[in-house]
Amino acid sequence: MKFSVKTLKFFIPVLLMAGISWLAVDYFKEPDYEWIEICTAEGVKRVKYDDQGNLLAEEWISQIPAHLLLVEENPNAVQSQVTEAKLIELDNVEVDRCWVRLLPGNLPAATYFELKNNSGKELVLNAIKTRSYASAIMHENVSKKGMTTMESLDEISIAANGSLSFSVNTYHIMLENKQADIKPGDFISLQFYFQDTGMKTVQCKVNPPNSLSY
Ligand SMILES: [Cu+2]
Repeated sequence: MKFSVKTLKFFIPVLLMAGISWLAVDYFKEPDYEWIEICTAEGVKRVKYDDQGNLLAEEWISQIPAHLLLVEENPNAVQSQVTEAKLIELDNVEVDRCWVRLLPGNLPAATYFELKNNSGKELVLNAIKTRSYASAIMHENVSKKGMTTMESLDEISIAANGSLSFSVNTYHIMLENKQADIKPGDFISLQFYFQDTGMKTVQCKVNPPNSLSY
């Protein structure tokens, strides 16, 4: 086929129109938001939020509250461990990329971070405190019969010169009962307590509900 001026005059507008409509469809279509697993007081849910924090979809994954899964419930345990801990700031512990997924209303927030134990001794993380929330509890994602549930942890060890990642698929700190007005972009202060060793104060970045990483 020969490209005469006539065929060019026909094809150029057709191609232009096709290009413009393709761009228009792409511009107006609903963005595809990711499913996020969240931990609530009643169990684990899968949710979708938009950039403004509006809930688009939700479904239960498991309706087993993590606090009921505590093998040995002792409300005084954490408190006594904290007061007995030596309150020195540890400089051989690093907590990096700490972030909080803030959820709307009274939903608990989850905290994730990378912890590095640069000391030659095993460390046991056994409490977390913050002025921004009334309670902070360590949770582990556990898969049972193909279903994700959350289990509360009293303590977790970090090997000498080892590291531990609290990430979306492993562990998180569940923060409940907000004590202050917190919004995405803020930083909140968390204190990590290590058994018989000391503590680490960390500034954690507050991210919106649909965030998946730092
Ligand atoms: Cu949880």
